[in-house]
Amino acid sequence: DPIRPLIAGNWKMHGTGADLPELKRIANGVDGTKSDSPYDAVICTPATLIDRAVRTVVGSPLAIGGQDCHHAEKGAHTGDVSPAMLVEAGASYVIVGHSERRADHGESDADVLGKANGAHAAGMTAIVCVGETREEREAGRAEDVVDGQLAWSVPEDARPDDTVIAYEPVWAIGTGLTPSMHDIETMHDHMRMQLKQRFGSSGARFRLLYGGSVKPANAADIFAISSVDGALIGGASLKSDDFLAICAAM
Ligand code: G2H
Repeated sequence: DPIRPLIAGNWKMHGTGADLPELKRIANGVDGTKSDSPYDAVICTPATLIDRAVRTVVGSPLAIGGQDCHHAEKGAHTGDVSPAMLVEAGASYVIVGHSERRADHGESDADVLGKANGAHAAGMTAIVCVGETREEREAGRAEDVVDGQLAWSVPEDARPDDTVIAYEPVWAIGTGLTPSMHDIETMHDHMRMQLKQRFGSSGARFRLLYGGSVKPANAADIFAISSVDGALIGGASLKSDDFLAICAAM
C-alpha cells in the first residue's frame, strides 16, 4: 500500500478565537470525508485554542493537534501541559522537538524522546521534528546531526501509526529559503534508510514530512519527491487559501 500523506499545519504562537472562522474554512476545504480523503490533515493550534478548534472542525476530516507537551501525565510542573490534557481537549497529534522549542527552551533529544513517549502513552501521534542548522549543513554534518536526532528522540517502540518524522532544516524555517529539491530528496532518502535499519520493514512505513517555508508556489515540487510523505507548514497554514492550495498540490 502507498503511504498515506499527512499535511500538518503549525500555527505556532498565533491563533485566538478570532481565527476560528479561518480554521473553519480550512476544515471545509480539506478533501473528502474521513474515510475517503486522499491524505490526512491536521492543524496544530496553541493549547489554549484546541478545545474550541475541535468544536469548530467537528464533522470535517481535519484533525487538531498540539505543538508541545510535557512527558508526564501530571505533576508539579507549573505552566506545562500534559499529553493527557491535550487529549482531553481533543488533540490527536502533537508536535515534539520543533527546533524553536529545542532552541528557545533548550530541549534535548532526551527531552523530546520523553515527550514522544508521553504522547504515545496518551494515545496521540507524535510529530517528531529533526533538522540541521546552517552551520551544521555548511560543515557537511547535516546527515550526522539528523541521524543523532532520529536515534535519540524517536522512541524504540515507535510505530508508523503513532509517529511521524518532520525534517525541518533550521535555516529554512520562516525565512522563505528552501533547500534544493535534490537536498530534500537526499535527506529524506537517507532518513528512510536509517529508519529501515533501525525498525526493519516498519521503517519503510513512517511518514516523512518536509517542513520549512512550504508555500503554494513550491508545494507541488516538494510533494513530487517520492520520499516526501507530506509537509509541516507554519506561516502558510494560517491562511485558508494558502493551506488549501498546498493541500490541492498533494
Ligand atoms: C517550520 C515551519 C512549520 P514555516 O517551522 O513548522 O514553519 O513554514 O513558517 O517555515
